[in-house]
Amino acid sequence: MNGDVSLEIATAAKVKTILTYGTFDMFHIGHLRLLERLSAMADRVIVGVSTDEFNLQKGKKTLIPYDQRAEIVAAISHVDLVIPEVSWDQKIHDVQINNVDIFAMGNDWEGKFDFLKDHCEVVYLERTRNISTTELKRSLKSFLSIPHEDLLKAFEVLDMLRQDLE
Ligand code: C2G
Repeated sequence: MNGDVSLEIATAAKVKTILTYGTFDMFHIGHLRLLERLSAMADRVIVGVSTDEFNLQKGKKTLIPYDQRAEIVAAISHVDLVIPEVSWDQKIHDVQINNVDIFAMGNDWEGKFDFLKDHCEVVYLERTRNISTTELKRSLKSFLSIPHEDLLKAFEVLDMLRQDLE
């Protein structure tokens, strides 16, 4: 039932609501697979996207600014509502005011949010293997750290190859 499901409708119709949080920097297939699974578990999917300021508190610096990350997540058909994640302490309040039935995270957070079990169901889902923003950043960094002269040499070789192939 994803699409514009307001809280009033959700409460009245007792639409099952699931909530998660994340940075979603350099949005990749792991993020999409998680949101897909959440939408299969409930009627209404709410995603708390970490603000740039909150990420600094988490010791994370994002490549994509908050507004764009939130817009990308909101554009995913599985997602009904995006809210800003600004602190560690907002989760209980978010669960209560959004009438949340299930709180879900990837299992890299296993056990970290069990305190929410007093307020809703808590589940940790298997992460998608072999993809992470950290890995993507590492590859970018290693590419960007190639000495300039080596890059120039590589382009010269590629250019000769192109001419040979013409
Ligand atoms: N994820 C996944 N598979 C991957 C990578 C990420 O299932 N290969 C999941 C994570 O487990 C998390 C979500 O995607 O549930 C978002 O991941 P991040 O953007 O890395 O979120 P994080 O910075 O860990 O923020 O309050 C909780 C924090 O906001 C979580």
